[in-house]
Amino acid sequence: MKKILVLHGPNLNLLGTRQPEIYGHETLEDINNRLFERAALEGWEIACRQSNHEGQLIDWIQAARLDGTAAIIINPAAYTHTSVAILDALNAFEGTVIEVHLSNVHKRESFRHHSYVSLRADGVIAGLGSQGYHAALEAVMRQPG
Ligand code: CA2
Repeated sequence: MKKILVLHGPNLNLLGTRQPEIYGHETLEDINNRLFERAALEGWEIACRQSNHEGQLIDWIQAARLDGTAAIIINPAAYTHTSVAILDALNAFEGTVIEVHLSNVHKRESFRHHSYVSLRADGVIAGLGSQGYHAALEAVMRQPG
């Protein structure tokens, strides 16, 4: 079965509990459940994972290189702006990479304007809230091959 990995970075486990004006009211579980249902309808296997630890995210990206994962949809959260290590791990992954941000990072503080992950991402979606994950999923499922 065709596989997609969805990775959520640090603090995204708090979604729906604080700062709803920036990140929305949905919880991470709500988002993951909807992604799972949509992917299953199209016959895709999807794994959604969240970690507050850079090394754990890198381990999951490395595992995806070897288990036939076709695409990674990743919201690296604050690691977007700091992590060369996550960029290096994604550079070693041969499938599609879509970077997603709930908020429009370009409308926020200047330190959020730069993304290391964008140097690798095939597509970048920002500012659409949780819809961004769904747009990424639809794009991945419609890719040829
Ligand atoms: O807009 C996004 O999706 C971000 O990746 C979210 C990160 C932020 O550091 C990036 O610049 C943009 C922060 C995630 C923190 O999530 C929270 C959710 C609810 C309550 C508190 C934090």
